[in-house]
Amino acid sequence: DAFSGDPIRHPALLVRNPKPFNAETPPSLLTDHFVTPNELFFVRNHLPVPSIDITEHKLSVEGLDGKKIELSVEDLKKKYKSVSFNSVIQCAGNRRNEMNDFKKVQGLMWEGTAISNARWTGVKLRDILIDAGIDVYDERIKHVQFEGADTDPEGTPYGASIPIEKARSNETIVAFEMNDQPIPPDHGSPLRLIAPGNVGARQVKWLKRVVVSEEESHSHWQRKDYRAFSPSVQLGEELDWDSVPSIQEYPIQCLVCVPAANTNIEKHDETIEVAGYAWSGGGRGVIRVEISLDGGKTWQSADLEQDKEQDIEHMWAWTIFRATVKIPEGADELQIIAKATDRSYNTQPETAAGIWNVRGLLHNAWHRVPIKVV
Ligand code: MTE
Ligand code: MO
Repeated sequence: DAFSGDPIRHPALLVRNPKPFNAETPPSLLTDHFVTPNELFFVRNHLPVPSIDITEHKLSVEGLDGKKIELSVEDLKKKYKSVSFNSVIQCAGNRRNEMNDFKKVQGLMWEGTAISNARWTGVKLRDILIDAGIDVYDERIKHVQFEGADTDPEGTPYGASIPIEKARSNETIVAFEMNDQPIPPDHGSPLRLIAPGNVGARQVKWLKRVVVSEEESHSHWQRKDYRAFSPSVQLGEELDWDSVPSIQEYPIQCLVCVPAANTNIEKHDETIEVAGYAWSGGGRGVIRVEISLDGGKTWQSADLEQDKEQDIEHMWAWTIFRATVKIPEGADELQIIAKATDRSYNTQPETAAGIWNVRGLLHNAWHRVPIKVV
């Protein structure tokens, strides 16, 4: 069993697949903490968790000419200045089950909490690249590719890449701590790439190799997955992966975590407490979250809890929203609808009709929670 070395996990995690391990955070626990505790952070593994001797682990960093340097975890901590900030990881397949309900898609049936927010500590990738003798403004360099220490049965590692502009930015780091602890095995121990604002798939865990290149990573997950097609491309059709670009930044997203779907409320209750998360990629801060109980005719703004260290242009952390909403008189059934708007005034689509895609990626339609009045 290739998975026998996998770590023990928190029993509260909602397991969507045991091997490789994929599990989401219970929605009711997600909004309890602005920073998700490590043991409750959702997990998305494509392969077994690699067994790594942290004292022996080396990160290799290669230039265009093939010249490379190798750094131990201790070297990283000693040589470069450390930074810390909160940043979200969200799987591009989050909320796939709702897109599947709209029309069948293919992939792991995530509900709405394949997302978490942690404080990451590490060193800037830019500092490492420069130290490796790489000119980060060399116009031939278009992408930076990453490999993890996790491999498939043929020995091929997990891999991904990000554009050079993101790689050399102020915010992209090689992290060694998650919430002030060494990164746990499921989340990439000992080193993980954090490319804030990008989809989870690009934030490579168990980071082992960094290569600057004219090309994107050749990995399966960069080239043959994590790309969203037009709604005209149907399930079962042969997919022309090169016809669409790889997903990098996440669009605007929000979800009601509390109350859960099909919660019963009593007839004489006057109000209901609603809480959830909102987040957008590219550092685009969330400027509002609105709730509707009448199908979208009228909206009420929620209160927003945001990271005080981050501004609207660099909001890598999520927003937790809360609202007390008045229950319309005489209703037997209610639907709580939530939608968020980001700093670029991007807002969520009403339904999945225009964004449906065969792999069920980036589902961000208005979130709807049915409630029964008893
Ligand atoms: N990195 C490696 N090496 N192997 C993986 O399977 N999964 C990716 C990304 N990085 C993955 C990886 C995907 S698809 C996601 S959504 C995030 O890790 C999940 O991060 P988490 O498990 O820490 O929540
Ligand atoms: Mo993912």
